[in-house]
Amino acid sequence: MKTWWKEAVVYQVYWRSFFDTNGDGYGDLEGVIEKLDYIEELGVDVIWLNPCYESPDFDNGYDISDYNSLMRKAGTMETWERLLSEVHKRGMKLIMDLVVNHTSNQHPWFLESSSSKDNPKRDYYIWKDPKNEKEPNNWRSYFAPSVWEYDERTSQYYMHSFAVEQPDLNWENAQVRQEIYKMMRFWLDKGIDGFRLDVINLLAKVEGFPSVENPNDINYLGNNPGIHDYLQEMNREVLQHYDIMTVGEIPFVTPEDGLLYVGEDRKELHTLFHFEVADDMPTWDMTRFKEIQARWYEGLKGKGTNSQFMNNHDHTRQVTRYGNDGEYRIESAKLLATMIHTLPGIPYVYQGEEIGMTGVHFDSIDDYNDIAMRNKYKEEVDKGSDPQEVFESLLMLSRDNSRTPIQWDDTDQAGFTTGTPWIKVNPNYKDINVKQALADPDSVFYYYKKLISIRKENPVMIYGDYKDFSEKDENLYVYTRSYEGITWLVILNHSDEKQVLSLGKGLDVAGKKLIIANYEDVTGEESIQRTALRPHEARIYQI
Ligand code: ISL
Ligand code: CA
Repeated sequence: MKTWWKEAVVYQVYWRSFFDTNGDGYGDLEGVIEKLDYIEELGVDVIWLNPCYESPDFDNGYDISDYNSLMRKAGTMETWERLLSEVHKRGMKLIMDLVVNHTSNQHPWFLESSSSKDNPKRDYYIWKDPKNEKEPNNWRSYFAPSVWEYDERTSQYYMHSFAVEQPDLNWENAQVRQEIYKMMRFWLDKGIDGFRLDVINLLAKVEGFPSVENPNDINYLGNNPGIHDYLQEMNREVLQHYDIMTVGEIPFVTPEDGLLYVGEDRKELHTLFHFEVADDMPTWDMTRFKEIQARWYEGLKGKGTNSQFMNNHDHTRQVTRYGNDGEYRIESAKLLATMIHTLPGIPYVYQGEEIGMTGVHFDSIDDYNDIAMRNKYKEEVDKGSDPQEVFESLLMLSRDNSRTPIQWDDTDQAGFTTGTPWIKVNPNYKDINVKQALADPDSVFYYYKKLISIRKENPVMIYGDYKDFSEKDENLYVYTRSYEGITWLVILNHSDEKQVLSLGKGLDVAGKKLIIANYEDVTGEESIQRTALRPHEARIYQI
């Protein structure tokens, strides 16, 4: 069934690093409004805005203390209303982040819940007695050695899947669920076009909270019995009453289990982000990537919709982590975009990816803000490891790699702020910035713009069957998408060397039509039956 969200390209705005209009060093919603023409120029359909609700900001807005008001550094509700109307005026849609596995420890609900054992809101959160005077079990948190934090006042532990400042809500409590559904309607009734649901598969905890064999393999935090009851209730009570898009962030999930969240007959969510690549593939592994793509294509085909991304605010910039951010940065950025936009699933563009921004390598832990990295650094150094070695080991996967300010031009602070940025600007902004990209017809930006525009006229990119012709090849990725008699052949050389491509019989490209290429000298006239593809070369033909 055709629907607007299946045909969408989504642009993720991490607003605090997007554009600062009041000189406080933080991007803000006014800044997003001022740059909407730039986003519209790309041709994207949906903007996903990271959390901007009231928050003490321990985890950059993912620790919410008031779901119904704006964090001051982001702007006022009036600013937000104007942003929504300006997005809609441009024919784009806005989806918001829904963070309901946990709140901030400064949320009024938690202040009440933690005040005493018989407070009416005690069961809004998960409280347990000590076991043998220690934590109730051996579960590890994403951001700390244990999910349990002891509270002296009531001599009990509360659970936090992330930082101590992010207590988990108790979804077994129907009152909590109704509070959340009411909040969701508050934003949907303002006219938003959907939600990105933060770690939505963690809402149901393992029955009885037993200790586990291997606490470091934290997949026991998610996909537990009961999660689908909650999501089907959320769909009945809220989601199905609006024409919206919902994308679930679902770590540790297999395609079979993923289908339970996004199957069209499931009446839960529309699509999902899964994390085998982002969380389990530290560096590029072509055959593993192809296996993951094949598994998810088979798992969802005809029943559910996948999403395609390789970086976001939690995962370092793809051209650095999975491509080549040096000699072949431009070609590599375009190749990765060609892949993400032609594999089955809704493509996501993370702000700055469209100009080939790269990860960073600051000098000291003090240059980094990410609570996940700083907590891990402290945990390892406190165990006696060498601080410099720990620091170096965390650099590549630090979430701050993708959180440095957008590089608008080559003036001071890359034109991001007139003040001191909350996190340093990547020193390569003089060469890599929006102003340069908009002035160069062969820039990564215009390549993204073309990829996004051809999607509008070619349903084969959205609905086409997928077939990989290169499973075993470490460097070449050759696949087709076919739909209503049209077949596109995608050819990618994901390596720093030339690779000889020899196409099998079934891929006869006589009379082919070149759709797009990331090397400007490709005309479509050349034979590709046997051809040498240059480093990080990408081409799409209609065959
Ligand atoms: O970055 C990761 C691990 O360090 C991811 O596994 C990430 O933590 C996980 O996917 C959950 O991410 C989401 O929830 C977190 C928040 O810090 C992230 O920014 C958000 O994307 C807690 O709300
Ligand atoms: Ca600001």
